[in-house]
Amino acid sequence: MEWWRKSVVYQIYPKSFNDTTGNGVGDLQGIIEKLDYLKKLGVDVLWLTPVYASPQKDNGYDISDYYSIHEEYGTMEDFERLLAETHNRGMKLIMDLVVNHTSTEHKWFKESKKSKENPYRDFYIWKDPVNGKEPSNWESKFGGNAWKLDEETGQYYLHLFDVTQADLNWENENLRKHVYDMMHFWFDKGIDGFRLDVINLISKDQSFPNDDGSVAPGDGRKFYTDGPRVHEFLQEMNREVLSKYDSMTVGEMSSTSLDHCIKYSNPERKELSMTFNFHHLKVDYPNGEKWALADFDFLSLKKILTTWQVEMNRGGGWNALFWCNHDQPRVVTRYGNDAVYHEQSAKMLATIIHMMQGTPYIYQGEEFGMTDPGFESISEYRDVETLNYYKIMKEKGLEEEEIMSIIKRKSRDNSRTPVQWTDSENAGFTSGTPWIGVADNYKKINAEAAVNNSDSIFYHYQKLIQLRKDLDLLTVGDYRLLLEDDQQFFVYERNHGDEKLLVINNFYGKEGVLTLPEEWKNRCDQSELILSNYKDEGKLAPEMTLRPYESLVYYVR
Ligand code: TEU
Repeated sequence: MEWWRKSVVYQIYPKSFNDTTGNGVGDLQGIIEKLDYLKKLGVDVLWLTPVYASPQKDNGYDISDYYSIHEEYGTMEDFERLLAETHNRGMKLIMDLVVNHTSTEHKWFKESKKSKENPYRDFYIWKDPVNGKEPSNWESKFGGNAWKLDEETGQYYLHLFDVTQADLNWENENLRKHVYDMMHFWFDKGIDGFRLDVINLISKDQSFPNDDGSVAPGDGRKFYTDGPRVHEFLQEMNREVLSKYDSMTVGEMSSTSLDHCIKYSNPERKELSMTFNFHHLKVDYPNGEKWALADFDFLSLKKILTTWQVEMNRGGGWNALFWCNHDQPRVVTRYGNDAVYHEQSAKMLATIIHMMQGTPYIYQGEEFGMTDPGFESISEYRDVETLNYYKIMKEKGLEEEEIMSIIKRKSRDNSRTPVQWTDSENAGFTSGTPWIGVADNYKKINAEAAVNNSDSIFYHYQKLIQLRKDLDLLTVGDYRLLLEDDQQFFVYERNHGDEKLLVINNFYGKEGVLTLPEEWKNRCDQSELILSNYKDEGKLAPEMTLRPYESLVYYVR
């Protein structure tokens, strides 16, 4: 079995992780100083979001040189030391591969922009105006039209993200070779794989048709998501690079489908190891709209997570399991309760994800329950997507108060505040002024307090990670949702041979009576409680009163 099927991955967003120079920005030395903490947690793989040279318009997802380290983070020597120290502790390290686009500061783009005849012109997607306007009505994911006019050459270039992030032209074989050469450079340094940024956007319908809005969402996504040659390109990447190393790859699949994710991650197709999809993180998007408020839809959440568990297993695919990352609000605030039932709800949410089939991901600070910061003023926000949508909502005429209530819940900055290490100034993240504010609950919620409390969220994650090492059932067992229509409880079982797990979760902050399904009523005596989020542990019984956010895992052989 491939090593990454039993691994737990920890995502590090370097800018907010740990600053050792006092410039208010995290750095590679800061990560080295926390490796023993991560080893104690028990994670197997570190995923480093981009640390390459970058103007930082999108915090490193706008790369200006794939072959050097962003100066605020350190040097190539610092990176090599981080990699060696990670390996010395028996952990692996994967990097972020951002090859759907580069920064417009990248030398390739600077050359490409010079003239239509430049050898690098075709590394990017340049199109003539249509009827004197943008070549199509496609929209940028960060708001506005996805085409930018270059006055000098009279052509538009495509940018599915910020205007400073120009899309690469994957139809160009020479560009693809430059990407593969770069990947070899990092593999030859000894890294263990890549997380591939929006990799399902690299193949575009070459007619660049207008989107008539007949198929939601009407922003052109259907012409650049899971495009016509995407699997061909990934199979070529696998042949040319990935197959030559004992590597792990995880594709970030924006707005993708189940069928494509089975294709991306079924090993027989030789594309990627696994995929992130985001459907479970859109059940609080009213009509699929991110920048609007709605309560989450619990039954949809259960149904989506279950469908992806069952169908990916059936199709031979492999899920990356996660609630949090650097683009999403913190789950304990979003789906849990970061006030009265902070610890119980954080532990319950962790249990739901970690007892499923797939490779679990923990985002920095999630392991001790970091929350959204609740910033009230737009001056506290830094994220390019947030600042763009602030302007868009202003132009739409929304009141400041309504705009800020939406941003407070939806902004990517919710997960980008400095990691709260201690209760000292700036939560021990920096001796300088942090690039973004620290959440004001750091005196109570911090890693040091968590490590010093045997009942903390930290030790619940440590147990979940250890269970994945101890129980093959978690990796190879099947998944079955129970009490499908229950509006309060998320209950599922895992089965492998004569072993079973019963995972019971009260998803809400109110008591409720759980009646076990018939087939479990006669197993109560043989069931052993192996994990819970309350101290006084309850035996499995045909009828149980569950406390707010109570989460229980029973093992039966
Ligand atoms: O994110 C892809 C993406 O679509 C994000 O914009 C995210 O899904 C969305 O903001 C959720 O509302 C990747 C990176 O994770 C993100 O940080 C980058 O900004 C983006 O690609 C461009 O590289």
